[in-house]
Amino acid sequence: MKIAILNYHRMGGSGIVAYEIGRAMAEKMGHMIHFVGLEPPFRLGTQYSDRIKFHKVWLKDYPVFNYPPYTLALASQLSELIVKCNIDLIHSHYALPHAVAALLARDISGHDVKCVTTLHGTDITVVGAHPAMKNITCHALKKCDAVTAVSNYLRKETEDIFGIPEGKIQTIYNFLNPDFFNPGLEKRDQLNPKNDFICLHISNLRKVKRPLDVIRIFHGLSVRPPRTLKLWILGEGPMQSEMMNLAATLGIEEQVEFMGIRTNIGPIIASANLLIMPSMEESFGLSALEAMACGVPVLAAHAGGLPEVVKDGQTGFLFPTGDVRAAVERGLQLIQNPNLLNAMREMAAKHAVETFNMDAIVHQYNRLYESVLTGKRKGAQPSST
Ligand code: GMT
Repeated sequence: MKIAILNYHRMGGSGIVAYEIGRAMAEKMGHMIHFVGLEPPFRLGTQYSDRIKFHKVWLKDYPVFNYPPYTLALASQLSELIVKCNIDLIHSHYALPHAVAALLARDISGHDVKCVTTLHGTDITVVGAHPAMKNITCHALKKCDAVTAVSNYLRKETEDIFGIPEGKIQTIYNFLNPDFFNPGLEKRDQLNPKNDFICLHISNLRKVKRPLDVIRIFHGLSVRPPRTLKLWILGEGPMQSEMMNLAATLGIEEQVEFMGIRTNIGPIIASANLLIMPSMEESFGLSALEAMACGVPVLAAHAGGLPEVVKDGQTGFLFPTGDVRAAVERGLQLIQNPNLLNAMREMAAKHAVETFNMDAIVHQYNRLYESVLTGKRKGAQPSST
């Protein structure tokens, strides 16, 4: 198959998943992959394959436009690619703007190229559901040949918001490349020379991630520790200075380290002991899976798709969103009980590899591609953990 993959390739979890699907489709299934976007997937440079190409979308700036029209430029350039490379199928990540651009490109090209879209969350729950965007999102969902959601939570939300009948959207869970995330990764001892207990948070520090709760929870955990606690923050974002101020106010700034954006985060995660993820909304929570895959239990909010990823009491603990006291209580259970922590480490790594297995999930996508191309797609079954 000749497949075009549309995405914001540098964007968090969706960028990683989109790239890994393309890479696996090229290497394991022998398909020809064309990534299309403003920037190449960030792992492309390290894992080169002659079955993978990147096509940069060029924007035309013009004083009359308030913003360069990315969606139109993408649709126009993609329509050329469809004809030139005889593309069979477009896999868009995010309904907006990518599914819309794919449908427009198909119309312009006049080719019977199939359109598959994967929903990642805020494209539906925040942007797509907004009255300004609802009709166009609904149109895209209905016109695509297949739509997948990264959790049952997101699938059901989408069905409810847009009145999409059950069976049109299929849940296909996210997965990770086990080469980058596994419990055997060498720990970064130089980052933790005193063998402190490391709490970790990974996000873009936006409000939706409740980053101030990360500081509050860590503060609660660090009151009666068996050993010194440290908090590592991976990622950058708009609430960093508020987090720093809160840490200073609570007198824990010495224990909190902002590590910024790093490329190879597997070994850093593997050097930690507990991931803190208090998000108010999370369609899946790829960082939770990254942590579990490295054998790190997760303390997460019971929000969105997180309960489908983190097994409460087995691979970590869930707490009601915003309930810092409950989070601290559950976190202390783990910190003060090394046997429980070790058992959870093992269960987390096993659950990650069994339920979110890269090969199995890539085959699910491949079967979906085959079914839309042969016109055999009849309906879909929801995934279950
Ligand atoms: O929410 C983000 O910080 C980024 C966004 C993205 O594009 O990666 O995350 C969404 O997609 C991820 C991959 O499917 C999911 O793991 C995240 O849960 C989802 N974010 C939200 O639903 C808020």
